[in-house]
Amino acid sequence: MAAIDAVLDEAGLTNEAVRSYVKHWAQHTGAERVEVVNASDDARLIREALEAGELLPAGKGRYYSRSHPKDTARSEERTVVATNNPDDKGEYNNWRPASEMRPMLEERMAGKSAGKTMYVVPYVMAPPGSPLQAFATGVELTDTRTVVLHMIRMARVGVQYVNELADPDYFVRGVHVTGDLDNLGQGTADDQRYFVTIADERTILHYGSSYGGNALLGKIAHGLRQATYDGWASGKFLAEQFLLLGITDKETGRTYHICGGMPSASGKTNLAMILSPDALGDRYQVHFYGDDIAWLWVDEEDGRVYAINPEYGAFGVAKDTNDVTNPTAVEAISEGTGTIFTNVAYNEQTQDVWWEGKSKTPPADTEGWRDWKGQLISERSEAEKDEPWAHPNSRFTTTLANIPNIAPDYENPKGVPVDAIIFGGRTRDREPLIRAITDLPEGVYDGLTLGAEATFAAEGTEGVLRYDPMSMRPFMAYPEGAYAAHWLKVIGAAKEQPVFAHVNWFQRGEDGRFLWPGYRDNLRPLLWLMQLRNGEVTGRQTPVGIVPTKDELQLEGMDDLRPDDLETILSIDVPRWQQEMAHREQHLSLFRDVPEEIWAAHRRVSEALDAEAT
Ligand code: GTP
Ligand code: SPV
Ligand code: MN
Repeated sequence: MAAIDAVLDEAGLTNEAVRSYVKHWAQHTGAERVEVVNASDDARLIREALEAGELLPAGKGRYYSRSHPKDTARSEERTVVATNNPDDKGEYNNWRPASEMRPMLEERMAGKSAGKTMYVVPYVMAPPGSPLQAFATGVELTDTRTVVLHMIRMARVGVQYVNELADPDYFVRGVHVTGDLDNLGQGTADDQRYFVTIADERTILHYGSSYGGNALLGKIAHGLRQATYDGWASGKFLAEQFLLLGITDKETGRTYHICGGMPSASGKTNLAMILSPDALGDRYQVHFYGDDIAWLWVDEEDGRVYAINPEYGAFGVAKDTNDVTNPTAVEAISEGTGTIFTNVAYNEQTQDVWWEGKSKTPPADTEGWRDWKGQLISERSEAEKDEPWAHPNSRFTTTLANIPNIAPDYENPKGVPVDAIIFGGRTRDREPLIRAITDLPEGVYDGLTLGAEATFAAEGTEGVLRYDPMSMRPFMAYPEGAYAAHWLKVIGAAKEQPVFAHVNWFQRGEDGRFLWPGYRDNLRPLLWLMQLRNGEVTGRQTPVGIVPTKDELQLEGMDDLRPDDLETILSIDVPRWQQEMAHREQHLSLFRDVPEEIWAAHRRVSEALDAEAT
């Protein structure tokens, strides 16, 4: 203990509540030593990780890491939200009593960091000075150096954030213990892993993974699960798996801000990084604010909805990232950016990295190339030959400052006013390119019934969506009915209402091709939405919202877009929608205490569809 005090003294960590938390867990996990981390420690920690072989060099100023092959993604079924109130049980939050989960996790973690360093990572999930900063401060304790390196990229890290707290005891306590990844029974009946947010005790206990949101506790566990609970409990804000972008029209000088939810791996990072299509000239500039999380609140002074991205970096999907799909990302992860790649393919001779879709075909000369598991490509058996080189969920981690279209005011603690809230999932039919919704309950209803098509037999029945309310299904911390009510309350308090819209870049033809080219062209429907909001276009009212007419969309330069495809993605397939409404009714019925306004919106849409059908 005396030794720990000396370390904390030397690090200048003066917050007594943090100090006793650190001492408690150091003792409990049996860590051999404690180290306090500031962002300025990055270069030294990188050096140590390279020496230890935890990272490999990937060209100048870039790094490569492989996670354990059984540890490559979040694990929703092992993720639990616990509280002391059984009423907090919802449909999707895997609620369990805190009195059961805390001792269980304590038992699993006891002594499991023996021989390791316990890193103390004080952080804030907000631009400093934000009105939500009190909710944003946390201290992650982790026994894994690469997790620290990711935290430094993904959150603002430093002791000053906890020393300065108005209430020294009000910080999120996040404990991450990796455990013996070889022997945790991942995916079996005897799975030892648990990822628990004890929301009403503001404590996060994650055991059994060192990958992504399982281990970087600032991002998903605090930034979404804990924050969404805090936002509800305080009545003050929303925390959502949302992207946040700005569009500046250089001709008029106006800037618009759009945020929105899309389920994991549905295109948030890509959308937040888009370049204006060439044919729209230099008129529009898209600015990146965030690609995965937004916190929203209403400013008391001007009565508008504001948003911040609480993160400091991007943890993006590598697959299909290339100069055509996402040149912005390519630059953000180029040499000298400090980017860490996880689970892509790696060439130990050239220090090069590769993933599916980086180029059309893999490098022709396989010499030196190893797949994400570390196996030499040249030694693959006939059966292994067609397996991907990179894991489908392989990722890059880079700080926001590296993103070439980062908004100049991305660190403004005041956040940005929100003009539109969009929802979108991967749906191969029915959902048009864009449909705008101008009514708040109908917008919230649309978010609640967001879904993506089931991709595996195990995940659902074909033709039935896997619903993902607000794209928050894996991060819901409290019941869905209360969630909807909280949305109506928070956004309803705004004097100026944002417009809602549902977007879909993924409609397909019978031959399986995408009817809309997507990526950069996705700016076009967003521009239409802003024009609609400004009263410059009127669109066409349908039972499910306002869709653009063909002439209203700015389609310059889209010579390859087939007229019949355009027709399809701007039309409403009424019988298909009627079918969907029955599924929605079942889905909403799962939730208790759904506000009457939401049911009324559902009935209104249903009746409008029935009227159109007759
Ligand atoms: P998480 O980080 O998991 O929350 O995901 P995300 O929503 O940020 O997903 P991301 O932007 O990384 O996209 C995931 C995949 O969708 C990538 O493989 C992209 O290439 C692909 N994608 C993104 N936008 C489009 C699009 O407009 N059209 C098509 N066809 N694919 C897209
Ligand atoms: C997601 O899976 O939605 C992510 C990556 O953004 S992770 O941080 O691992 O949750
Ligand atoms: Mn995400």
